[in-house]
Amino acid sequence: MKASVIVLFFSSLFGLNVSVYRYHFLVNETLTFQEAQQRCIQHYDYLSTVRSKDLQDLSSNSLIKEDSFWIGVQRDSANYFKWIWSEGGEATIKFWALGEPDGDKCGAVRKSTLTLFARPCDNHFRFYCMKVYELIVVHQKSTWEEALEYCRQNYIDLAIIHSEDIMEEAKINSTVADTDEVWTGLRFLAGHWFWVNGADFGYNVWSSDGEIQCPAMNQRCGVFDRTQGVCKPTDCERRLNFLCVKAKYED
Ligand SMILES: *[C@@H]1O[C@H](CO)[C@@H](O)[C@H](O)[C@H]1NC(C)=O
Ligand SMILES: CC(=O)N[C@H]1CO[C@H](CO)[C@@H](O)[C@@H]1O
Repeated sequence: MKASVIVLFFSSLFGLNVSVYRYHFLVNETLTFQEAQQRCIQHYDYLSTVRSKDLQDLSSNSLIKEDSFWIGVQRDSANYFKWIWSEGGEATIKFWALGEPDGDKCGAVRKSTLTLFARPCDNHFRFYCMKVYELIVVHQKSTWEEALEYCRQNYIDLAIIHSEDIMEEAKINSTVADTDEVWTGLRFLAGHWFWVNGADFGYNVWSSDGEIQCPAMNQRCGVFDRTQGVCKPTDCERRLNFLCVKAKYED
């Protein structure tokens, strides 16, 4: 049976020194930890790597009927005292429940307390899978159109900066660019600004001047200004480096 996936869709930057952001997807099926892990690898990247500040959002999904859901953390089979992420790497968890971990081997979040419990791996819970993305600077000087085409051919798309976490990511990752401004997937057409992938505009990326309601004819593509950490409208024909969105784990 194909996993049914819900609409919950938000990003999550894991540690500022790690240049990635994560989208978490609840899978509406109750499986054992191992089955869940396989399901994630088939359809996404891995069971979710989760930070304390993600717990509230992840737990508030009303499709989760049980009190617990799996995330991608389990005891290291080689070292009883170590916990590791499905994605790889040691898990340093700050949200263990009091008295946890006990002797069990797989990690489930209890949504009523927003804490992690060690559970028997053959328990059946719903679970979160994630897809992991990163922003990559392309060191060539291109017009906005050329940049869009390059990103779509070689990666996924021009950068879509629609959350605080991705903005942080853009700041970190654009420091290596050769130009102070880098293209993003922001475009003004038919009377409004939009992201080229259709993402909504809830998050304010603009400088304190705010969104330019009706930019001049020659100011209709959006750059990320890495010296100021904001987006700005500019001339689409300028030649700039650009930020593409890339899947961290290729299929
Ligand atoms: C989630 O799964 C339950 C069965 O466990 C089903 O009744 C419900 O319709 C599903 N919801 C969605 C949105 O797929
Ligand atoms: C400065 C910086 O963090 N650059 C990173 C941007 O993302 C690419 C792709 O993952 C990394 O290789 C860079 O190190």
